[in-house]
Amino acid sequence: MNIGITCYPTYGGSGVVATELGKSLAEKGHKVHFISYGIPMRLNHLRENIFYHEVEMSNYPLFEFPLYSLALASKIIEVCDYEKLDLMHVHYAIPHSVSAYLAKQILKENYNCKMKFVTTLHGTDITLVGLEPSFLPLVKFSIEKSDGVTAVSKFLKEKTIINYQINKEIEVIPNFVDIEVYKPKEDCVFKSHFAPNGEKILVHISNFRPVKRVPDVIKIFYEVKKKIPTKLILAGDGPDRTECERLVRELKIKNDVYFLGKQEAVVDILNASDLFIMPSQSESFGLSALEAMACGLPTITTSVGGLPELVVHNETGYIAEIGDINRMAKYAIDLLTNPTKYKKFSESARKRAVEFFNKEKIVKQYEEFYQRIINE
Ligand code: GMT
Repeated sequence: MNIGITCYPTYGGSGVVATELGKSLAEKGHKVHFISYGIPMRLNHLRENIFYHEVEMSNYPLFEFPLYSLALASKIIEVCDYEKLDLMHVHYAIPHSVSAYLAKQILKENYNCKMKFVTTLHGTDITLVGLEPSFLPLVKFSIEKSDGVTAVSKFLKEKTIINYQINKEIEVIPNFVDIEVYKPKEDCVFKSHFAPNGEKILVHISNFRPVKRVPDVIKIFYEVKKKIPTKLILAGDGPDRTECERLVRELKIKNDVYFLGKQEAVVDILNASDLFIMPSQSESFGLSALEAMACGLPTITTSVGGLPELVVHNETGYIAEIGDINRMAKYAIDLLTNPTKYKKFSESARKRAVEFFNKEKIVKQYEEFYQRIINE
């Protein structure tokens, strides 16, 4: 197949999923054309069958606000016409599915070209941004006009149907992880760097948006640290980072918390750590928790969104209510002080990632879905 993929190229789960999917499809012999305003962050090597088309933005002074959605539609038209795409796959509804719909209509009327497009819903496009009154009608329309729609969890599928009263089949295709890359590594060299005296290590990786509740991670750590020698690794960056740094200084735990900022060496960071903490307010899937599980880390998460579809309470990790810092700290202490239990949870976490969310299995589901849409 000849597939176009549009995603946000910056840090964030939807861009990661789109890029890893494109790389995997290319390895399987499909031609993949990424169309975006920047090169996706995990597309950092030259690869066979992968092409990148940058959306050109006009900086004409009259356009006080960049016309990205229109520029993207134009680029999709150009790529689809020249490259004869079989299908466009857009990740994150806003504005990508609207641009794809516009491109589809223009290709049909002016280029005699029938382009089909699939929209994958990732989370905040449905649960947060899409619900803003200025976007809601557009999101509903472009989802219903997509030739195929997928959601990354059952939760997100149901939320979409209820919130937008969508009258459309939505296929659940969960996120995935490359289990050959994300795997447990014994004796990670970075462990002693972060924990020179053999302390345990809690880790959190996110975009530090309010929805991730990163200050809760710090408060959980503070409670755990009272009972056992522990360090905290915080990787990623975003709006709440300054507030988190302030909190760390206020709690006088500056020497025990590592703010790493945006990092590419996620596998090394996870392998240096013992427990992954995700106390989110909202999470349609929780891709970074899956990456942690694949590396054999038990996870402590909230019970929101799609997290209970990923984490099995009392087996691969623990689930608690939003903001229940004491309970999450108790769970962490329980696991970190019980080596037999920890080992069992760690093995179960890896096993679940391998069995249900491995790249081979999920990419095949996308291929079959594409084929079905193309044949309809
Ligand atoms: O979490 C974010 O704010 C980023 C967002 C994205 O679009 O990159 O993440 C969403 O998509 C990820 C990939 O499907 C999911 O793993 C995240 O759970 C989801 N985030 C939320 O629902 C808050």
